[in-house]
Amino acid sequence: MLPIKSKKPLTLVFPLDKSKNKILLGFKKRGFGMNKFNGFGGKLEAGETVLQAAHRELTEESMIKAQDMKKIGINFFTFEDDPVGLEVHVYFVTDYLGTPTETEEMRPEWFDYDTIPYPKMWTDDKQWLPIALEGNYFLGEFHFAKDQTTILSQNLSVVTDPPIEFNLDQRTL
Ligand code: 8DG
Repeated sequence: MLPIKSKKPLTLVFPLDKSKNKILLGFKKRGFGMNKFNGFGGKLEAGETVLQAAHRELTEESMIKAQDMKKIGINFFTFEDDPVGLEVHVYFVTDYLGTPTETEEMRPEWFDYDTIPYPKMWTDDKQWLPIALEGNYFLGEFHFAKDQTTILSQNLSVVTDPPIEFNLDQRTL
């Protein structure tokens, strides 16, 4: 079992246009995951719930305001020689106000489901995002090498209900 001592919750939100089979991604201009396409999200602020953080980060990074927020899964990411795991709560939004707009952190762009730029995203995304777009809930564990690209071990499952949290004692890696 990996020597993980604690976890840090993060949010990750993907707006969808279901009528056109399109997903909104953002090209990340700075920080962790820079130069990759991703959903919108980040760390929780003091006193905030995961759901509140999901709404706030989406608006800060894309300027849109979600009118729904549907939990679709959790990924637990760990990195070689790092005892802190990242518990990433993933959501889809299908109803929102405003127009996606470039911000300091993200440049938003719509993609058809079948042209999602997986080679320009985190390496795990091509495994769980298609499953989620087919309407499944998922729970993933991915252990990365220090290069933050190579997946050393993983366990990805489809689950019957949206996961609420990832307990350290439920780890399989
Ligand atoms: P800051 O720049 O304001 O300091 O940070 P933040 O906006 O609060 O947080 P962040 O460091 O940008 O958050 C990292 C985001 O990346 C968060 O949405 C979770 C997401 N993320 C990972 N790993 C992976 C991954 O493997 N795949 C995908 N798709 N997203 C990931 O941390």
